[in-house]
Amino acid sequence: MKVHLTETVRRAVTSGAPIVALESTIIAHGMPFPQNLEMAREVEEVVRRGGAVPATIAIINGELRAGLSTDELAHFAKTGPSIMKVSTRDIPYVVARKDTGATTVASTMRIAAMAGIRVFATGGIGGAHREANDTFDISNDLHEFAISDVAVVTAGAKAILDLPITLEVLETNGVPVVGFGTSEFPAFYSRQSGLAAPMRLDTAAEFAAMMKAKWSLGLTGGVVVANPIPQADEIPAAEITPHITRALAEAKQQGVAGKNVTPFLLKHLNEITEGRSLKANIALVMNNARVAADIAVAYARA
Ligand code: PSU
Ligand code: MN
Repeated sequence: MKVHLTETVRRAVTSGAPIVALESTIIAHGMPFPQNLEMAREVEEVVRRGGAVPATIAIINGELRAGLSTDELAHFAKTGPSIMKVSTRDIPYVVARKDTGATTVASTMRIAAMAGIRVFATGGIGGAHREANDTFDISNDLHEFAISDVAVVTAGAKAILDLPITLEVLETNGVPVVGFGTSEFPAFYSRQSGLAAPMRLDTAAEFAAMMKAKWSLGLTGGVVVANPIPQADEIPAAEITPHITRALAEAKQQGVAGKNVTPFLLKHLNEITEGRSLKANIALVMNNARVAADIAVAYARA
């Protein structure tokens, strides 16, 4: 096996039991300590309560891993951004050097697919950044969706991105983008983006049926399950937009580029909103984990 699985994850894969993959970049780069550790533990609990086995994915000492121990989770949370952020392109470098890395949506999808895991819960996927038409800054996540057979539950895409371009690139890559119980593509902190979700399904069973249909026809690649943040936790667009504008201006002024852009913006938004964006981020991750567990259960039954 290319991926090292814990005994629990291995048994679930072998028996076709429901499993939900989770990423590690969100722990090391997406949130500050100690909230990141609380989030990492709680999200696994939410998956278990939903009847599925959680498999947090990372690279440790050059080994692709699905399923981390409590100590390993704590290591990623405490070490934070000094752990390498590993997207798909970085996997061979980290493996050959026997390094440790936190996996993004893209590399988590790839490793999940290698391990036979078909459902993955994250916070928000990466996308085309604003001014992508000049900078070409389009997340590798969007490319990976064309390759790996994994359904990813996401609260839409972060409003720090250019959402219309993000949706266009997903279309180009042949990726189904499906609203979960919504006809609108959600904007991470906010339920609404003003953009239509290209497709809509209302139940986990319908998602499971669509995944079966896609992959049994040999239509490779992922599915974007666009699941809006719960109403009680959302930051309305009118409120978050000026903060996003400010964070983007700071990033530009400080010359932040490449893989540092997303972590920088998340950190600054958290500071500007005095923790409100972090609270919303944690709430939407839990909500995505609940939906992912339901889809994993329905997929295992289908
Ligand atoms: N969403 C969050 N926090 C994060 C990320 C997404 O709430 O830290 C991470 C994910 O790992 C995603 C990555 O894959 O940001 C995208 O980074 P980039 O834009 O550099 O591809
Ligand atoms: Mn980028």
